[in-house]
Amino acid sequence: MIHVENLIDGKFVNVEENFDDISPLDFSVIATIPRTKNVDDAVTAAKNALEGWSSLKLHQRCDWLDKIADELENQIEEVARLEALDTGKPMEVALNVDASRSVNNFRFFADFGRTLESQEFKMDDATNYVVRKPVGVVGLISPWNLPLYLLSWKIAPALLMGNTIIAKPSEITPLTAHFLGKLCVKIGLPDGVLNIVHGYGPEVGQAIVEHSEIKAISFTGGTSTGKIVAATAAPMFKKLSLELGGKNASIVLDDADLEIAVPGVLRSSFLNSGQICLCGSRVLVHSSIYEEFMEKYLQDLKEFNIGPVISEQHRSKVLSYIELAKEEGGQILAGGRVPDKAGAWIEATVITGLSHTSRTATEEIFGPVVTVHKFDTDDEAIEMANCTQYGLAGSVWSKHRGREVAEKIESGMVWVNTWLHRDLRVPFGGVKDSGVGREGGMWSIGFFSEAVNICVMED
Ligand code: TXE
Repeated sequence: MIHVENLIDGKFVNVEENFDDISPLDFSVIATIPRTKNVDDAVTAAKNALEGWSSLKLHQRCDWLDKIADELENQIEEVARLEALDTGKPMEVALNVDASRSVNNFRFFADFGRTLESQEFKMDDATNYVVRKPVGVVGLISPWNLPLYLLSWKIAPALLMGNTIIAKPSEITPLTAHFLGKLCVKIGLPDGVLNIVHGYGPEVGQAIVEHSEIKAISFTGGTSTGKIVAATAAPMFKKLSLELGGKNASIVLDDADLEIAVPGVLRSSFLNSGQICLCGSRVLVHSSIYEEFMEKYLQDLKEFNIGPVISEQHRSKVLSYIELAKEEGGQILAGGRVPDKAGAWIEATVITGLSHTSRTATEEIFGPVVTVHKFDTDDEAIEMANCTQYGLAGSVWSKHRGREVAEKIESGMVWVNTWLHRDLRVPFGGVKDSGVGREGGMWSIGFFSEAVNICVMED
């Protein structure tokens, strides 16, 4: 049994009340978690550490990120084991997606930080020097689907730019954040630079967003929670980055190469049991290739290995959408049932026969459930893709028209003849109800720093 504790000022501390961390694999109790309600101590620690941390040279902070990456890499199997235990995902996904990307996040921002150059804008009689100062104490709040992957995506650039951190992982998946905290103490990261607090979102998460000394919030989670975070932070003029839900379309045009489109769309449909905000939960296929595509897609699905969803509660939500699909006239082509074994398992489910404007086809389900729809023209596919209130990501599969169609999709990211192929320098984020702002490369540098202009007249 793991007893998760808060990391505050370089020390592990607990609170009087704890609650259980439940495994989605068999509903066993795998850890206890502090029910933290107040973050004053963590904020004091972060404030006290700010001067020392922000006064380091940029390359010194890059070196710290490399130290974290090295230590994570040395223990990558343990990181993957804990992530698989906490989320139920297959070990190969925990290793090849979650753990390896967590290492890469620290490594990337270490290298990226070393390429940063100061910006100058010369006038006839003056020079403008752009200085990037830390925001200060920042709040990082992350979800349960890719726990360390998404938390490290925030921690690395926040540290790079000289900020000190109050991090709050999801109360459903605290283990790898706890492990990262122990690792940072072991390598001697200065006390108070990274503080990790655990607990329920509406309690400790809300306390972070409300705290007047926390100057920026980077949040990844559900759209409804994003609205609460925004409503709390906006009147306090905090910097805010929101990466929220999605209902992404995988669009297979009539000239698609099915040898790559079928495996690519299948992976986009069901990787991490469909619990990635970038997953393609709507599959739009040109009518001329629909039969051929679906035969291959359903055949390959039989070999696609998925884990359970994150919890019994979330499984109930996903199952309710399968029932809704039936009520809306959908036909279940594959899956739709709960396997006879312990844990939050649902069969990978493929539903057809629904209008693309049905609730099942427009609301975020966030599980191993996709709806499939036919279209006859590119314009029809684009209209279908853009008809939801979300706008996060998508993919287009076509030999000749992928980029042309991709540019008409209302989202923050579109892949052409691939999916989840990530260059960490590019902007990452969504539009509409999928969020506000971008992170990644210079967008993370910009969010986690305050740009100051110093204009000097020439004498
Ligand atoms: O997200 P929440 P959950 C979607 C998906 C899922 C839904 C809810 O549809 O079913 O969101 O998932 C913290 N103030 N995504 O419950 O509630 C919370 O403790 C401050 C998409 O994971 O948004 C957790 O740490 N913080 C998403 C984090 O917010 C609060 C990935 C996310 O929790 C808070 C996961 C509050 N009032 C789910 N309430 C994506 N975009 O990838 C909660 N939290």
